[in-house]
Formats: sequence, structure tokens, C-alpha cells
Amino acid sequence: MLDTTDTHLQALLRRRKPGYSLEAPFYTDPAIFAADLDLIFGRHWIYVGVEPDVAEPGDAMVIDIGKTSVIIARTDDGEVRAFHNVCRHRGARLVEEYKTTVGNLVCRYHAWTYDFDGKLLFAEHMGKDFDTSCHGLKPVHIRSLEGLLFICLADAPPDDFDAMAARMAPYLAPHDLRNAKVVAESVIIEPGNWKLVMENNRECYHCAGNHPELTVPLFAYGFGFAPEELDEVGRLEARRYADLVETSHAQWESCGFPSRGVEHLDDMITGFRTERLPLDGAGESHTGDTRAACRKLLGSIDDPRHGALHFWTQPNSWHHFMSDHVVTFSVIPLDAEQSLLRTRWLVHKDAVEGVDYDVENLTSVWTATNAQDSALVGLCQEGARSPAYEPGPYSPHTEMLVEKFSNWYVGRMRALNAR
Ligand code: 3BY
Ligand code: FES
Ligand code: FE
Repeated sequence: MLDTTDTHLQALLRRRKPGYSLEAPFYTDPAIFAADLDLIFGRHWIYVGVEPDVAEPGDAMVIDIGKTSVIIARTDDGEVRAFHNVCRHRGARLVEEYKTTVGNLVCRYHAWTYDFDGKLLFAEHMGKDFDTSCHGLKPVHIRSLEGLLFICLADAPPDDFDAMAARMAPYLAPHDLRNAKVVAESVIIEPGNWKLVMENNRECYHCAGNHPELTVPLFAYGFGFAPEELDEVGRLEARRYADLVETSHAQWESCGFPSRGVEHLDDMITGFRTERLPLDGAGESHTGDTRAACRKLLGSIDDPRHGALHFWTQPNSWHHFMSDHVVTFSVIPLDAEQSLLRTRWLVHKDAVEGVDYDVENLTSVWTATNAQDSALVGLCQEGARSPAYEPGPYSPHTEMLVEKFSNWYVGRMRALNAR
């Protein structure tokens, strides 16, 4: 029988006030966290990593989302597959490390052995009537968008991934992520709910006051301002920036680099947004001196002045594709008040450390920015715990995209929680 009980969550979703941050339980309540894991992280396309994480046949990577552990592996024929990390014998976790390279997947408990297609190859002492073909690893849906890997834990994933991929592939393809390598990775346990991590990323209202490193390459004007607050100098700067965006778009597009904005953050199940934006200074990269961090450029790019292609997906990722490197971010909820942020930096696979790039120079801007953002997320989590917290208004000029994140979340929760 259909359960029509009006839950706490349904009441909160129904009374959500547009234009305002969410009510505190969305950031603190373990029951809502459980619903987020089930309805958001269990039913949508979740960004988990990149094809170069499993570059060679035999490479495997483990991604945990809630209680679900997933093995992502490269098969002998070069395909990337995903499986539940649960042995079909008595359920032991198969791969314990984050990354490994193996010939087959061998359970260390009783040595059941699977190939990278999930097929059970070997199970000793099971008798002649035992049917190995019924005991393969359970597959997980996985898709690659030009090398960015998304998994979906649902039986039937949202069917609009192809629509996003068709729109995004021309933007991402010139950077040839599949022929890049991960040269640095960081994991931060952020002291806040996953939605606070995402909301913080969806605006740059806080950038000028908090990100001294990031605002060297990033134009403050790129993420909105209230026009009536600008003085004469500000108006000129804003115009100069708008002109630069327009001429950069025209120039990049004329040489095969789609650049103009596309935004489907709250009108698709697999919400996304992209735009290629010019950078300040030398205009080349997210580095301390705004110059390319890697001398060997990505893919077909021959001019380092390609700005940064911003690509965001709902519910859990953002990425910056530049001429010389890609920096990519995946947010995984841990509990109501903690989230894991994994950041990867990639350069051309043939680039040589110490010759073409220096890891410290490559990672310094986002290492600093991540730490600053993590502290800001922590402040909001502290606030959400206080009885004095109430939803506050988003700026219509700089927090429109936070509003779209919250709209997407509330819309998806309403759609799925009603069932
Ligand atoms: O991730 C982005 O696209 C930007 C950069 C920093 C904050 N965010 C709005
Ligand atoms: Fe894996 Fe027994 S639980 S072989
Ligand atoms: Fe930030």
C-alpha cells in the first residue's frame, strides 16, 4: 500500500522559500542525510573520477558512497567497468585499497576469483553442480563523458545523460582528458553537509574576501555584481570584462573551442552548466603567476591563452579545463555534517615532472582555495546547528546559481520523496 504519511522531510520540502538558503535540518538532520544518500546519491549520475585513474588494463579504483562500495576497473579490452565491491560468496569486500593493479579480482577470504568483466572464473570446493555464471559481480552503471567518470547506483539511471554528453562533448574534447594523467590528488574532509560544500562552490560572492590566490587568475566580475553599486571605475571595469568575454568567445569559437555558456542547472535531472571564461593577467591558467603550469599543453591546444572552461554537474562536481591542466572536484557525503572533497590535477600524459611542470606550482592556487572554502563551509555548519539560524536571502546578482542548486535539490527530493 502506498505510504502517504506526511513526513518531516515532506513538510520541509513543501515550505521551502525560494531565494533563501535551506532550513537547518537539511544540513544537520541524520534522517534527511539518509534521504539524500538514497534519493540524490542513490538515484543520480554521480561524478567519481577520471579515466586516467584507471589508465591501464588491470587498474582498479574503489569509490565509497554511503554503505555502497564500487570498484571501477579497466578491462583487457580497454573498457571501463564498475561493479559492487562485494564478493558473491559470503560478501567480503573484494578490493580494500583505494587503487590497485591486478590480473584478476581475487577475494582474500576464500579466493573466489573474478575477471574485470565481473565474471566468476574460479571458486574452489563448490562441487560439480555449482554454476559460476550465476555468481558474477553485480554491475554498476558507469558512463564516461570525454574521460570524466559518472556512476549511477539506481537500477534505472536518469535517461538524460546522453543529452548532457552531446552538449558537453565538443567543449571538453579539445582538452583530451583521456590522454592526460593524474599528477596530484588531495582529499579533504570538509566539516559540513555536502550541500554547504556545493552551495559554496556555486558562487564567488565570497571570493574577493576569502581567496587571495584564486582571485589573481579569476576575474571578480565574472560571477556577478549589483550594477547600481558600481562607481565610474567599476562600470568601466565591468564593461572591459564583458567585452573581453565577448571577444574571447568569438575568437575561441572561431578556432574550434566552443565557449559560450550553456546552463541546465535546474531544468534537467542531470543538471549541468558550462562556460569558457577568460583569465586575468597572462590569461593562461589557475596559477600564482597566471601562466601555464605545464609547458606541454593538453590535446589539440597550441595557445596557452584559453581561459578556463568551467563545467559543473548536479549534484556533486565542478571542473576547470585549461590549456595546460585540468583540475576536477568530486564531493561525496560522509554524514550529515561531514563531506569528502577529492581534487585531482591532470596534465598531458607525456609531460615530465621537473621539466614541463612542477607539482607545487600546479596545485598551489586550488590547495589554498580548497582550505579556505573548507573553513567557510565549517562556519556555515556551525551556524546551521544554532537555534538562531534561519534561512537567509541569496543575492540576486551573485548567488543565482546557488539558488539553482537549491532549486534542483528541492525539486528532485520532492519528485522522488513523493513516491
Ligand atoms: O568553480 C567555479 O566555477 C568558481 C570558481 C570559484 C567559485 N566558483 C564560482
Ligand atoms: Fe569472498 Fe568467500 S567471501 S571468497
Ligand atoms: Fe570559494
